[in-house]
Amino acid sequence: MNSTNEGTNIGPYEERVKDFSWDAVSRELGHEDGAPLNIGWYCTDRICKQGLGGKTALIWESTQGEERKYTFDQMRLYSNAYAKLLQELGVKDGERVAIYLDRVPSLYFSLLGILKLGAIAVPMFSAFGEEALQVRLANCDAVACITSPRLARKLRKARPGLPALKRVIVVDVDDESKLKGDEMAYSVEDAPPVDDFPVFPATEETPSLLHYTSGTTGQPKGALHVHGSILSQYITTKWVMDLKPDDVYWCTADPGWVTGISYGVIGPWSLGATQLVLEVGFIPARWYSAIEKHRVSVWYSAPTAIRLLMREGEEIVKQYDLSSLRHLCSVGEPLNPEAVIWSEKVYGLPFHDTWWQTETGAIMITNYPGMEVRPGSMGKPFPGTAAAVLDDRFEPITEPNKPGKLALKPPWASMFREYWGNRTIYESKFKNGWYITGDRARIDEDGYYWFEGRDDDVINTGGHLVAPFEVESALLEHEAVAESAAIGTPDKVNMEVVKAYVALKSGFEPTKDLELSIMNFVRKRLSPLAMPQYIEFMDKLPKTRSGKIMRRVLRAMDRGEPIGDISTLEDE
Ligand code: 6R9
Repeated sequence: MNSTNEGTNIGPYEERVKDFSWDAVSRELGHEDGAPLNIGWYCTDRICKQGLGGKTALIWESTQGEERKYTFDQMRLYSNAYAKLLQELGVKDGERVAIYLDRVPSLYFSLLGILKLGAIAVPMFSAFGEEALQVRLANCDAVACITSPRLARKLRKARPGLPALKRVIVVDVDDESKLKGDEMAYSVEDAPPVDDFPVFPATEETPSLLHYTSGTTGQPKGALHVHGSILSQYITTKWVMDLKPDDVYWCTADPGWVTGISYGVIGPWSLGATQLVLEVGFIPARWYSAIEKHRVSVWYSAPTAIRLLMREGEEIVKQYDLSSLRHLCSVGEPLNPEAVIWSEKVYGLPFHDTWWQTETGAIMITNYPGMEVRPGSMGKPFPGTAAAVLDDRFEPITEPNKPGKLALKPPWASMFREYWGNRTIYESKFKNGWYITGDRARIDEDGYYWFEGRDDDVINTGGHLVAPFEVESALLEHEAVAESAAIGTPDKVNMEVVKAYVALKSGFEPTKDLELSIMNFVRKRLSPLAMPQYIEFMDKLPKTRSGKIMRRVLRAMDRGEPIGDISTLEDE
């Protein structure tokens, strides 16, 4: 798949690699050394100062199909109003404020408002159940949470475990009598406009966001990001998404995950781009009609969505005018070559795979507009990024096509600065001067990177990472469960889904009803993503002598691979 880089923002890749400098990115953003750098201000006020206040920043479609548009100037005013509200409620800079909302406009206004105040925004996926929510908000001692009437019900159940949570702000309230206790109704569009808010003078190192992600051991960890991340997010959006002034950009990711923030808020708005947000989830007809109606030109999605669209077939594509599309990107899981070839055939454009992580904050390895796409490859490192594949001694492998640990050379602007309150695990991610990603990859003769799989037990289901430990902890809370283990089992659409192995307490029988009860139990506590799609009952689980469950043995069993003699494992 050959193309040309003529007219792209990045131009010739090799030249950008040669002349890349963070200072040049700072200059482009008009940022002087030592001057304040606040993401909230950069995504709204700065764009208005450039004379684009009247440009549409957000096109929003509700689940029911209602459409609303907001200009950069409205974004500026509404984010100011949220900053002022939180300030009046006593929230201080550095404190954590959670956002637990579906994709409604207030999610975006409040996020930018929290950043303008200098507080740390903690986005929570709206499908999280009470336990998933409680574990995360308790971990970071969130002092306030912005939510909706529907989600407030789940938050109420989590609240006894959240002593630090003093303020609950509920948006889009129809009936105030349904609010409980100290919950406060707020409507930014009815509040007095706040034209001038003294934006917190953040520096590049001031904390901005806490994104929870799943690790190999323990509960999810909060990856702490800083305002300086905007340098990475700005330049990657400009060069990888190739956004131009007239583009209509659509990132399908939910802001509960890092993609929905780095490329669904910060990157596009720091460039003054118009972006579309659909409240509704994946519905092929709604997606295609939205592209047609809003003339979407740049589309950032995920392999699972693409595979689902492939399953819907080509006929439905022909019913819509998708001629506005000009550039497509994907992230979150391996993008299989068939998906790239299919999209080239039906949309006339290949999806460009991009690779990165919550911890990296921005795209690190990717296929560039105008560069040859090798279907199945993640592409090449972003200019200014040193990547490598390391051997077991954490030394770079120079031989082409030999798989190893994918690693990046710190620092870069959007690198996470800490796992909240967990210095030891943070430090364990750095070895021999490299950040170890937890993925395996190989590099071919021409410098293209190929994903080989994860190097740990984390489950990637439909692009969402699930910590086995979190699922196992939830399973153990079920009255019938004595021992539990969770692994990812291969799935055609979602790449992997969660499978649980369970040993029951005496007195319980492995029935279909019990299986469903356990599944539902996890779904309600954690989320539909973390719910095991399969449960296998066992008398006891394979464990080491120290009591660690051997997930690797269970994975081998699941895949029908030889596992050896399990009885000896207890002695390992
Ligand atoms: C942005 C995001 C990160 C993990 C990552 C890897 C997997 C992401 C990928 C990919 C193959 C790609 N992943 N992009 N695997 N090809 N293009 O997804 O962040 O939720 O932290 O997930 O997802 O395993 O390490 P996060």
